[in-house]
Amino acid sequence: MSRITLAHYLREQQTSLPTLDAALVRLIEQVAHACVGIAHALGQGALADLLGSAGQDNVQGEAQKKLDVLSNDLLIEAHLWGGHLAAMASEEMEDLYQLPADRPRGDYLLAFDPLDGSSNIDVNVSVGTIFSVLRSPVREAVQVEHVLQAGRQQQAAGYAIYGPSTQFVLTLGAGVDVFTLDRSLGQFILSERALRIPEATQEFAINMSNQRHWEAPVQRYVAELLAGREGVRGKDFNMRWVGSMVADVHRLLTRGGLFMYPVDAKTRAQGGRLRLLYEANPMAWLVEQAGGLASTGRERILDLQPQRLHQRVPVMLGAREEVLRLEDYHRS
Ligand code: AHM
Ligand code: MG
Repeated sequence: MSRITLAHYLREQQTSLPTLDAALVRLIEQVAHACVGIAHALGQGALADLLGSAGQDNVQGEAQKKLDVLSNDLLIEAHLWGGHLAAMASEEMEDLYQLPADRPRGDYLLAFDPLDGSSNIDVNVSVGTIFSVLRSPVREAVQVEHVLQAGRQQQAAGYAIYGPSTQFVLTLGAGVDVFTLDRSLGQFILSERALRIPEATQEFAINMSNQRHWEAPVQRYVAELLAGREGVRGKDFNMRWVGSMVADVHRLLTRGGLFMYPVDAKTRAQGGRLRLLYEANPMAWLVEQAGGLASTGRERILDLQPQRLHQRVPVMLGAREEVLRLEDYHRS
C-alpha cells in the first residue's frame, strides 16, 4: 500500500483547492509538527515530571496543568519563523499573541485550544489539540476585532487526538480526512478519507450530572432518549461521556452520534461551557463537512458573530436528525 504523508496530501489538495496557498500549507504542517511534539510529551507523562498542575490559573480561571502550558508553548514556537501568521489566540492566553517585531508575518490567524480535556491528563485518558485558521485583514498590529469572524469564514480547522494512537483530523472545506501518526517516522500518514456522520443515531454524549440545571428543551429531549424503546422515540439509546470534547467528537465522526454541551443554570452568565473560537467553530465545521449539523439549539454555530475572544456558547452537534429535533424543541 502506498503511504500518503500529510505533506504529500496537502500538495495534492492544492491542485483542486484554490484557497490552499503555500502559506496555509506551511501553517497546517507547523500545527501538525507541534502536535507530534505534544504527543511525545504526553507519552512521557510522569517520567518527565509532566503531570499535575502548573501552579497558576488561565484567563478562564481554570487551573493550568503543566502540559497545558507546554502544549501552548510548542504551538507558539512552531509558528514563530514560518512567515504565514499575523497573530495567534489560545485558550491559555488572555490576549492575542502578537509575533515579535523581527519575525516574518503572513495573512493568517490561528486560534487553538492547545490541550483540550486537560482534566483527563492525570488519569491517562485521551486529550487533544483543537485549531481553527482564519484570514487576517492586516499583517501588523492585529486587533481582537480581526479575529472575531464567523466560523463559516474558517480556512482550515481540525484537531489532534492523543489516544492509543495519535490522529490528526483535518478539513479544508472539502470533506474531513484523517491521518495517523507513524511514531517511528514522526509523520502523519493518511488513514481515512471523507468521514461521514450517519443522519440517524442511537448514541449520545452529555454530562448527565448537569441535568437539573438544563433548560426545558434539553430536559425534554434527553428524557425522551432515556425512555428508550418504551418512549416516544421507540428505540434504545446508548450514552458515552469521555469529558474530552476531542474524544467525544472523534467518536461521533468515526461511528456517528450526537454531542451536547448545552447552556445551563450554572453556565448561563458565561453563555455556555465551550469556547466559540477554538472549540465550537472548528468542531462545528468538521461535523458539517462530514454531513452532520452543529447548532446552539437556536442558531447554526458557524453563523454566530463572535463578540469576545474567549466567548462561550451552547454546543449541540452530530447526527442531522437529532440536531434538527433539538432545534425544533428549542423553537416550541
Ligand atoms: P478544557 O478546554 O479546559 O479542557 O475544557 C473543555 C472540556 C471539553 O473537552 C469537555 O467536553 C468539557 O470540558 C467537559 O466538561 P465537564 O467536566 O463539565 O464534563
Ligand atoms: Mg478545551
